[in-house]
Amino acid sequence: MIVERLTKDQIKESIVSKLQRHFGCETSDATDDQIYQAVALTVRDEVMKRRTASRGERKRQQAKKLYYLSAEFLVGRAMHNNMVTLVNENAYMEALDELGIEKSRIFEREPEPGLGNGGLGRLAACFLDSLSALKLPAMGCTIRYELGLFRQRIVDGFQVELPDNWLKNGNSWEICRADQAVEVRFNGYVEEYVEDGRIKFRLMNYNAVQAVPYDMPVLGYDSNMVNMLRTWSARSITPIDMQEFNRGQYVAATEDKELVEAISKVLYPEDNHKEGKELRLKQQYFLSSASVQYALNDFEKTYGPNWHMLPDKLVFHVNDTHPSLAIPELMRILMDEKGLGWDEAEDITRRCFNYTNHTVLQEALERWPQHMMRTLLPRIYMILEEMNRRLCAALFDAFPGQWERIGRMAILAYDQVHMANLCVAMTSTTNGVSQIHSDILRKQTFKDYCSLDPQKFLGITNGITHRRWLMQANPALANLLNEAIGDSWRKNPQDLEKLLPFADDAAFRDEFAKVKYSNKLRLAEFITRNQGEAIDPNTIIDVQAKRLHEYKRQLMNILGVLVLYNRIVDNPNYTVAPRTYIFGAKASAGYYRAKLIIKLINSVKELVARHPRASQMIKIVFLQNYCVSAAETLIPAADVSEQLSTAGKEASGTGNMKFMMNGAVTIGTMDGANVEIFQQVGPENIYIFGMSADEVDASYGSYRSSGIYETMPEVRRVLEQLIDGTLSPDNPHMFQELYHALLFGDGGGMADPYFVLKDLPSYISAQYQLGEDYEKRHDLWLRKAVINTAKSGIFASDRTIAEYNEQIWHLNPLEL
Ligand code: 26W
Repeated sequence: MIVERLTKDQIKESIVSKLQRHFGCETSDATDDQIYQAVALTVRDEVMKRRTASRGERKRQQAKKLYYLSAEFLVGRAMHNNMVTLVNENAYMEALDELGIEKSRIFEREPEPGLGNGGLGRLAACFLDSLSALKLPAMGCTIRYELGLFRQRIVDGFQVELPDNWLKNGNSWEICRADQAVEVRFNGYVEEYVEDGRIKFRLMNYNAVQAVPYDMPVLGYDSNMVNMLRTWSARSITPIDMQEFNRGQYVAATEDKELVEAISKVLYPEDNHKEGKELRLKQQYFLSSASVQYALNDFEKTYGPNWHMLPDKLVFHVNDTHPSLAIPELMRILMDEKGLGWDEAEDITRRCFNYTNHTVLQEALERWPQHMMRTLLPRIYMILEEMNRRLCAALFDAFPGQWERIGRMAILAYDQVHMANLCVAMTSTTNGVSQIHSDILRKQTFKDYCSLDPQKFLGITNGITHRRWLMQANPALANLLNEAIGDSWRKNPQDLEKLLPFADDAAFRDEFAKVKYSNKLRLAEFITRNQGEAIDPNTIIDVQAKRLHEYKRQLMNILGVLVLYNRIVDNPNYTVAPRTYIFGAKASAGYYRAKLIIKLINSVKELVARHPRASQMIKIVFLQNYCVSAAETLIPAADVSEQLSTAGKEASGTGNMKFMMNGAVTIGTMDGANVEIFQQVGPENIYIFGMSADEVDASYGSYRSSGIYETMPEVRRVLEQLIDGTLSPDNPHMFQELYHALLFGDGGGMADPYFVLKDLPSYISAQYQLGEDYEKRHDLWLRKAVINTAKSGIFASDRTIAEYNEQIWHLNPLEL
């Protein structure tokens, strides 16, 4: 079936007529918001036409379908991206020009759905894009948070959080499917009863919540394939209490409604750190239960109650442990509602589920208090108990008498529910997200499970969609690539490798440099517009953009800048290539130390800016409110990509891949996917420094940061500057706690647990070498940049998804 693309004239006609019909105005008197909506609806019509074309096909072909369950989907703006995937971006651009509409202004009217914190949520969004591009039938499932991740402002150097009310003007991309609402039940007690001679269980006296789905279409590149991102919204079932309302007790009358609807009110801002909040557990079960119920309804409509066929017709993927209650939820429905026995239900469930782990940080591994689970989800808790009983019996056969080991592997232990153990025990596969991360899962995090069943553990390195991160975000580079190597890389990103010979072509390198410069200009305008600061596009643009976390070591970056500042101040002849250090990072609202590091970055920034000579060579910018759309402007402009995590801590990283694809050179540790970037580009095209993961592991007992303080004068100096008032003349105590944490540790923990001081000297040398290369061997520098883009194809998420499909999901591409 062929669906025609709109021509430029049809696009113009559609926009004009939508303005008339929806808003009763003409292009000349429409507001930017009205124009945005008219254009968005035009694009949506085109996307939905393809949806209609492809949806029947899935049913007709009775194709197996993936449900990708994720508490976060950080999709970013949709309009421009859909123009790219429709492959008539040019027609749209010309149409808008001819209507006298300023494109970038209109694009920026679109609110960005901030339904995620960082890497995990953005990965889910890249995956959906690739699933559609590869024509694999899938549905993404998440929560329709009314308030996405907070917007960040910097006031007086401190982070301030503002609510992100992204739905306030409506959402042009979603379609409410009230007809597919389901009910999710909390609390109550479990009653046993006998039916057909069997003991059965049902929940009594529960609190019911309605889950209402809203769907957003995700179009596959240059195809008619449309998959849906389903977002669940919580709605109260009990109508407001009219008696109370009539007595004027308005608050009491609506209290229940408010309480229920709080479930989908706000996204928790913790990234890689758990907060054991009951509301969060409610969110997780709400998402899990609603998604599983829908999936089973959909299955039953086509295949009837043939539950043994379930694993052939659908597969659930749990994106980290957050949606893992879907596992006991499927057991519950199969047993309590569909009448299956435990063994059959367990077998089907295990065959339907797979799990990806995204972090090995202990404080991020989810554990819930047993009493909380039992009170909130009594029937689910019973099922977890029985799972645990059977699991422990089997483990006792495998490891007789090894109680400690069995305790580490159990689902229920020490009054807690261990969600990662639930996932490993009850799914078919567990995978890590880079080579080194998968090794750590096998050798450390899940070593006991791995010794029982090594086949179960897979490693699939993350990826990013080159459609958003290259074609949409960096059109200048995309066009240059087309001229040099043709456009096959758009469908087949590994063809970017055709660029390799051009690294040695001086004329091409010049063109590549011009593209980078134009992106720096675009970034400079963006920063001026958003926060009134000027940057010089002729300087090295050095970027660290990611969530703020101690293990990511933004602190090491800024201390390195402070060392450089001291060298310049001390020695009037000291010069380095001028650099702009850009930081983009949100800190979780309750993470005090992360927020203090933001303040420190801004204090160093002020210090440097006050010094006449240092400010010629160093400029620091803290880019406010780092988010997907900011990344789209920031990443294409970067010369240097900072990937500084303590080795062994960053599961993969995906920003590192985006920078590389856009021709930035990485300075980083041998951690996460940096290792694979290193393997791709070779040692001469990346700056690696610092301890290896093995060295980190071996140093825990013996590392004394004070030794570095004593023997390295430059390191000692910057530490003293944290407490001598250099950085905070008004309040010399401001950064005392950072000083203390680096030298003495806190709360009984070790000093400098992320080895900031240990790696600082080798980081500074690597930075020095990088600056020299950029300035004195610029040809070679550009060669490195080109090679980075050329070798980035393997990090396209189309490759990642193809691997998941081959090794885990076994979906067939739809024929359209
Ligand atoms: C319960 C609190 C919580 C919230 C989010 C714990 C853990 C998370 C996520 C798993 C953290 C996360 O986003 N991890 C990142 O996942 C990316 C995609 O695989 C990786 O590239 C990053 O290295 C990893 O930190």
